[in-house]
Order: sequence, then C-alpha cells, then structure tokens
Amino acid sequence: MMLKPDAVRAGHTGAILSMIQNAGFKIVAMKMTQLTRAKAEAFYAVHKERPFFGEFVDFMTSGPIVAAILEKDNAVADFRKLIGATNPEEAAPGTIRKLYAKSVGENAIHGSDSDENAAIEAAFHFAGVERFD
Ligand code: 3AN
Repeated sequence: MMLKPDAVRAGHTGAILSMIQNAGFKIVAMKMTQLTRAKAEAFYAVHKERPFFGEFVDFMTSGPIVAAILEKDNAVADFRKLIGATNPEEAAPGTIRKLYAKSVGENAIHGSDSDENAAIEAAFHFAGVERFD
C-alpha cells in the first residue's frame, strides 16, 4: 500500500496507519520516500494511456509518500474494503477514502488490486533486508 502525497501532507499518516492496524493488518515493511517521475510512471504504467496520467504523475511526485507491505488473510480484498471506492464520493462510510480522500485523483491511499500485483509492488519499494515477514 502507499499513503499518497495528499494524505501525508495533511498529517493523516498516523490516523490511517492506526485504522490499518486496527483492521488486523500486520505491517511487515514500511518507509517514507518521494517517488521520482520515472518511478511513478513505472509504478502506474498500466494507466499510461489514460487521459489523467500526466496530472496523476505530477501529483504522485509532489511530496513524500509512505509505502508499506501488509499481511493478513484475504489481504487484497479486505484492504480494498477498508480503503473504499476510488472516487471518495462513492466510498462507503467509515472507509479511509471517505474520511481522508479529496477527489478521485487525490484519494489518500493506494492498495494493490491482486496478490500478483502486491508481490510486484512490494519488490518495487523494498529490498529483502527491509522486509520483516
Ligand atoms: P484504485 O487505486 O482504486 O485501484 P484505479 O486503478 O482505477 O483505482 O486508478 C489508479 C489511480 O489513478 C487511482 N489511485 C486514482 O487516484 C487515479 N485515477 C483514477 N481515475 C482517475 C481520474 N478520472 N482522474 C484522476 N486520477 C484518477
């Protein structure tokens, strides 16, 4: 998962990490870092043809993010339930995006959409010695 620059800038890091831990996720790796343009473009490469891509990369590189690897049974589906819909207006009450997201682009948090992508994204952010799973 990543806490996006809007959430980190607004000082919501602690509150969101608390929600994640209280929902039963174990943090097995974590760091604060800032994505370069090349890294953000690589991370979101599947979206590169979409009209919002350039603007979204501007936003994702606009300040620090917090990246973490989380563990839990059924983690991908349960985490997506916890974070809520991409568009905060459609996110269910009590979800992280309902509470903290500003818009469909600046939506506070990223969660992997499959176990396969979770493994790819974990390797993108963390070396073996930074992982405690
Ligand atoms: P999710 O992050 O919920 O899996 P995706 O995969 O549809 O959502 O979108 C990838 C990222 O692109 C999202 N995190 C979102 O912030 C951004 N995004 C999606 N749609 C738009 C849009 N219409 N305008 C700006 N940014 C968008």
